[in-house]
Amino acid sequence: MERTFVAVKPDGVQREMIGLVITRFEEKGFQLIGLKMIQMSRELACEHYKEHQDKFFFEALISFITSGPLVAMVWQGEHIIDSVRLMVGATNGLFADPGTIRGDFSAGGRKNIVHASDCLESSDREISLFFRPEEIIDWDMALGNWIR
Ligand code: FUP
Repeated sequence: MERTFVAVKPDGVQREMIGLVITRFEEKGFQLIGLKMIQMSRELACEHYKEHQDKFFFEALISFITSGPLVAMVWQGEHIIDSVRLMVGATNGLFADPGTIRGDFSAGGRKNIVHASDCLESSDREISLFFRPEEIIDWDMALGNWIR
């Protein structure tokens, strides 16, 4: 079983898409094992996006991601990191495939509703940035046998 970090970004929260994002992953058969709403500090945002610190869009990205509440989640499932990335779609919603969250609901390159870890190393890093170990609940998913 893999775990991935997913966040509904401030634009997704303002557009009342928290439920929609959760429903997509629930309907897929993935398991939600951690959930919280936070407003990111500048310090946390800079750490989370540190791979982009030298990019031209970094300041705008930090300003946007700290501008309002965000819903942070940990999801669990087989090959979930790659699968969730496929469900989220390309970074710029204008070019994301229809059927993906960004492809269906985003018309921007920054306001793209959702973040999802891109690899195992990122998911480990991001989960530990946002969640303490005791905030992740490894509950028994009764439907699991009918999904996998
Ligand atoms: P993704 O992994 O699809 O979320 O995208 P990246 O890690 O490449 O970029 C992180 C975030 O930076 C994106 F979600 C949106 C933002 N971004 C910009 O604001 N401008 C750009 O030109 C590219 C990315």
